[in-house]
Amino acid sequence: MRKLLIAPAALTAAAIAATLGFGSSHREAPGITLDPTADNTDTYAWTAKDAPGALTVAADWIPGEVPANGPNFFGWDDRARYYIHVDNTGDGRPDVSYRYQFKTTVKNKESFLYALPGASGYDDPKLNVVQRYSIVREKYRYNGKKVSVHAKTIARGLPSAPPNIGPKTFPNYKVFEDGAVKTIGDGTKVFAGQRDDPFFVDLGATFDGINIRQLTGNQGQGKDDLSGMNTHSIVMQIPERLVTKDHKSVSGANAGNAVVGVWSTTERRRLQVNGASAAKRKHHRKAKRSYHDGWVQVSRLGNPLVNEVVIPLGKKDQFNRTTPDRDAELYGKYVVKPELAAILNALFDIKAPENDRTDIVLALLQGIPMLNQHAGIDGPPAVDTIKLNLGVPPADTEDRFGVIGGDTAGFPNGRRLGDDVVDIELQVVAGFLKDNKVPLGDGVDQNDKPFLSTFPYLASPHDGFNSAPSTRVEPGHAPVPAGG
Ligand SMILES: [Ca+2]
Ligand SMILES: [Ca+2]
Ligand SMILES: [Ca+2]
Repeated sequence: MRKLLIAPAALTAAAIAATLGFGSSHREAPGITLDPTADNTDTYAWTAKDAPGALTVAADWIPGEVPANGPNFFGWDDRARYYIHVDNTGDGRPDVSYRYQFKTTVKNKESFLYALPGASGYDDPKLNVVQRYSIVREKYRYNGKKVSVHAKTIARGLPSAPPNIGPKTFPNYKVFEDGAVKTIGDGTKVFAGQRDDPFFVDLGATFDGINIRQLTGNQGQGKDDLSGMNTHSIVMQIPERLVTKDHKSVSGANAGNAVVGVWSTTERRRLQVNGASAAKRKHHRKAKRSYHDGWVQVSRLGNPLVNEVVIPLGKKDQFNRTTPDRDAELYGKYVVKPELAAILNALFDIKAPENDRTDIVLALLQGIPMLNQHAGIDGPPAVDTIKLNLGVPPADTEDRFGVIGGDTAGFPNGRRLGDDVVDIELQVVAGFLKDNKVPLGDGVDQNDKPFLSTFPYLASPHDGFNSAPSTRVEPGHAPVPAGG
């Protein structure tokens, strides 16, 4: 068992949690709201208990998939490129990226049905619509401003699990789930397809002016507005040696190669997003990276809720187009002086520090010293990636409050599916790291479906016939102190 050597002080003062706000990244910016198939909703990165030598990543797209949504169900867009990025040096530039592109086939164009009753597999003609995908692994080398990319197709023709229409159409949906789990040549395990949305939040309360139903939170009774809803997920389990900076496995939490930064993005062809003003076109040219010629990034997601509630409306679309290495320069000031702290004070008088929030910058954008800060750079730049120390062993019992709850294997050291990032971030913005410990929360403590103990970990999608979206209410319980 690998052991984390960490100073107790780092666990309390400097240590701790990260971003701000509520609601992860569903419909978080005006532009991407008009383009849901390209909209990143959540990114997770953790070390799974059953795969200690691998980086496990889950990235979700398409917010608020109501399961009963026929006849044209939710799916990937063939015209987009879906990305998972890994930065193993801490500069906010990708070192290894995985590019997913999908191709949709309609077997019988004379039928209006997505699938005929009793469809039993990907090759069954009764499954009328099939989405398959390829994966390209991109490796980057940097020489000053010059970038060279080595791109290699590592998989093609893999099936994506279809939308779970209902038990008459898919009497055995598990066949599709199991059939969508693949191990490719380099030992990487992959899954793509529809899943239950693993994020849980009382959105109704949060965005009605932070109208928390039960102040100060943490006593249950919140309504999980994403309960009963689905999303589209890519899940990967990548052997450590394929993502670390020295191409070796991680020997322990103190190893120089232990920390990786993870985020996801979506790109569209430049023609599809143009028609813009000269100023915008100039911006696009500047944002353009030579190795992605002809494509432009339209969405990105590292830590939950950054674009949702830290970045102001006027900058949200720009945030989606830019890369993490420019975060400090472009958005640092919004983190140091978060609007949310002022709002919380105005609403609830909780005495949250409103200025000079370097505690948040450290935890969220730089990494926690001796835990998930990249080794080998003094004063690491502030970049919005999920920083995970791959040498920290998974917790035997997970604490939903992660690091502020004393569980260093959780958020913001990576992000697990069950981490209650809404409660954590509310408490951190309120000043948890500055000794202002307010037991804030949205009253929703967990996902509506249990997660799986094995790959792909996210729960099966809700089926359309039996669906009841947005109805689960967390049972009431005794107050929980700040940090859990
Ligand atoms: Ca890098
Ligand atoms: Ca859910
Ligand atoms: Ca919560």
